[in-house]
Amino acid sequence: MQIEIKRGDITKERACAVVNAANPSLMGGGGVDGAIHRAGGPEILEACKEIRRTRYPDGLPTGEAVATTAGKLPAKYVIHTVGPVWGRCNEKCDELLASAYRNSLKVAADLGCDSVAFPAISTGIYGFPPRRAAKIAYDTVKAFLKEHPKMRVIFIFHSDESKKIFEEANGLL
Ligand code: AR6
Repeated sequence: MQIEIKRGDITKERACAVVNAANPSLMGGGGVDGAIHRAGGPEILEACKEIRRTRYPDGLPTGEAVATTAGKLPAKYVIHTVGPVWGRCNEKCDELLASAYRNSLKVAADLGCDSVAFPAISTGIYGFPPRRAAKIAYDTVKAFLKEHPKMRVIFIFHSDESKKIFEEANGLL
């Protein structure tokens, strides 16, 4: 099975890379970002500061992705991506969300990862409608996996409700 869909806490996931729904500052925040930094420890923030200093002094643009150590997490890497803020992305919302997934997968493949776990990017604090986000996430991942048959993707939802929304939106129930 190339795609797994489950309920859980992404900070506990043993994938090669776990994706963080970050903000452009890369300095942490609430939601899954806060959980990843808390569980992974200060090494992750140190690595993010270095990325800001060297590669992205103005912050990580929406739709882009960068990797750091996963610190104390069971994963090897954290891939930080920035999803669009619903209400501020206009006609670009869908494409920016797709880019966040696609660029995270590219970073994972470049690192030699064979498994990547995703949270539901943008659907929390950033307010992206979850059904619409679910379709974009699933379609983007499926398209990438066609070209990368050895990669495995795990979609991790924080609640049964959000998992169900994802499955319903994609005709999987
Ligand atoms: N494991 C899996 N999913 C989780 C976890 C977890 N431990 N914790 C929350 N979620 P959000 P966004 C789910 O708000 O909408 C931060 O402040 C959550 O239920 O984390 O992209 C950043 O710094 C929701 O379904 O990310 C940014 O400022 C999903 O993860 C901003 O929030 C994403 O919710 C990003 O907002």
